[in-house]
Amino acid sequence: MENLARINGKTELVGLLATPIGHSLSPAMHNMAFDKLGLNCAYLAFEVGNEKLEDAVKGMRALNVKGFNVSMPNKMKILPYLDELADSAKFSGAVNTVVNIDGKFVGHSTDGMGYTRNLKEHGIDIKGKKMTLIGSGGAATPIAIQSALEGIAEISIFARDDAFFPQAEENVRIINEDMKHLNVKANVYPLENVERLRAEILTSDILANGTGVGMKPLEGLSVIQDESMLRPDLIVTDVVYIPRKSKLMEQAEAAGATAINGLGMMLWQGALAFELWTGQQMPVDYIKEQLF
Ligand code: SKM
Repeated sequence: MENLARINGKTELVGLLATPIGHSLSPAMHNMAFDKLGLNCAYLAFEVGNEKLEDAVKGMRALNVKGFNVSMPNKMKILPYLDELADSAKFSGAVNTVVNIDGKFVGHSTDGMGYTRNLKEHGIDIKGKKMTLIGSGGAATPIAIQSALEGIAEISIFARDDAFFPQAEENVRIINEDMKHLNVKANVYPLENVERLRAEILTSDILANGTGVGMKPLEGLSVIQDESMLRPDLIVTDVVYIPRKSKLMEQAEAAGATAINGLGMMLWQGALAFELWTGQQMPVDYIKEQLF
């Protein structure tokens, strides 16, 4: 339990701007870590959507907060309100962590690194592998970019053939052109092309869901309609962590595949953000023990 008596006139604020956000694990995770390390900081979530985002960032500046996280639906919209972007944010066009450096707001994306770090914790190195990735939004994009930066060989991105499809095409263009020196082969297909999806999964080591399908309001649904697309030597990952076992995770387990839910990615993106704000390592084992 956090020691709230430690909050005083010098406590520094770290925030989270997102909506809906009542379900978030971040406040408990960061406050426990601050408490454990004796840091005089407090983390609070604020229900903020796109319309109030600019005002909220101005408010954060006026209050001279230590930093803050950004989650859906603000990860891409926040870019114009920041002063600088780290490479992780520049390539992915998304920010989930803002650090206040002497009044300058610097945007980072720790989601992609959180994803690959979590795979490493499961003994999986993405170097040389092929991934089929579903999605092109604020979670899927950093996964694609970071996987490319860390040496994935090929990535096939599937997205619904709607207003978001151009973002999937743009992600593939960035990997094939702007990140050409990395020699990653990126492909893009509409999610409606079920036979192509089957073929790409068949030649992939990893199938990753980077969409919110499987969590509220889409709980009970999966991006995979036909379970015969899964197999025992496939690694199936989900960004969803509420519920712990999404429909996709159930399908993966039933097929004998390795199933990795979004909890580890959530933990490690937080640990990386914590380090950016405080310069100290999050006590990850303690947090896991207390919270997960
Ligand atoms: O990228 C993270 C964000 O930093 C925090 C979060 C949450 O608290 O639910 C989810 C992800 O978007």
